[in-house]
Amino acid sequence: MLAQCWQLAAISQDPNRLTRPFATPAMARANALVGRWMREAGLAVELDAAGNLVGRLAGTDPAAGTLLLGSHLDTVRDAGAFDGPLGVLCAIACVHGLRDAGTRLPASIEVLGFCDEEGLRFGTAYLGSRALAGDFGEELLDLVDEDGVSLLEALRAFGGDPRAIAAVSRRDRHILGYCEVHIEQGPLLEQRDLPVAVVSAIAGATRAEVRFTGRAGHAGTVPMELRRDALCAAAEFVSAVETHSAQVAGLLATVGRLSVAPDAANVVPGSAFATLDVRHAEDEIRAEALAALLRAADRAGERRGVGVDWRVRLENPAVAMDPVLTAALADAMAASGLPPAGLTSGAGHDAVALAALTGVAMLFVRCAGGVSHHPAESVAEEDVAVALGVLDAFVRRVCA
Ligand code: HGY
Ligand code: MN
Ligand code: MN
Repeated sequence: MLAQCWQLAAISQDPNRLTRPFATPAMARANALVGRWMREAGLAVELDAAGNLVGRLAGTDPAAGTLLLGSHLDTVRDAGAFDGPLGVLCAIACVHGLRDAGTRLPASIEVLGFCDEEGLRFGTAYLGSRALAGDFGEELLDLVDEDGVSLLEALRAFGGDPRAIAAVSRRDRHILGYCEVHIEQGPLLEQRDLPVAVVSAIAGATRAEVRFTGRAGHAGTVPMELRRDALCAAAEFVSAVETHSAQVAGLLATVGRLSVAPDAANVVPGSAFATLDVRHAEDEIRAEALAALLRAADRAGERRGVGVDWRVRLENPAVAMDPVLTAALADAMAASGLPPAGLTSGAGHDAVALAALTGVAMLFVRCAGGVSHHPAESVAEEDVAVALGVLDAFVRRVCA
């Protein structure tokens, strides 16, 4: 399975790093490879209208419902090999193991390779899982990427069917729940020397974009007191994000992207664009922090005669895991002789979107140094083996 993760990590749109955005040729190549592994495990494979890769294993009792497993196959820019793919490959290996053991379970199983959890290409996340949850708003099709390609055009070119996305919804189906195996993307399991832990909740998250509009000018002639320098306003905002987050317990706020125009060494920046990612386990604290940071952006602009406007691109409340499914995961851990351990997740996952459809549960796997969203991401083979054992016991329990 680890070799498969590394094989998959070689499929990228960038020559020397892993970047695999939604509905790209690299994603199509990844789907072809994972689709092959799904078939080898005995799954019937299709690409759904939203661009998700779906592997299905029928149960022995059509009335017993369907358990959803999986994770995402898209990545951030310059990504690690395990964020997403580990969960998809664990689910495939679990189904493969059931087949090799000659085990047929009453409930059906669907393994999902979600098409866009990170939101790298169109700025908003969970496109594939929102389609399954029946929450894919038509307005999303009008989003455009940095090349001006709309989500509708990208999906059509990819082999999806924008007009049939509503049919991807599982709302009218008997769904038993969704379970996702994922690297922890943090250091706690390593600190506690634990291979795996169940997730108790996922922090709420807001993604916003802030634009600063000043006036470009000649760097050699515009006096400092007459400038409307958009980058200086943005820089004050970025500094305020760091300072404010350090003062609020449990608050994580990040400016991950910053661009300047006209981006020339001898021109006073006329405009600047920044993203803002705000996370907290409690929704009202996150909302207060967002408001405070946007006020800081406004003040930074006012001081310089720089206009400031912003918009929220994604807003997800904190999500609690399903108690019944989480208890089944915990029992499966106990059956493997593992101590009970629970963690909250600062990172978002497709489970956030699927919580609108069904009960969700997650199993975290220790990752080296807690490093993620970075090529140094790595997991230990023995920890993945433990996770697979827990997932197998969980699936046998839930699908019985
Ligand atoms: O941003 C996140 O939390 C996730 O990696 N998409
Ligand atoms: Mn992920
Ligand atoms: Mn991620």
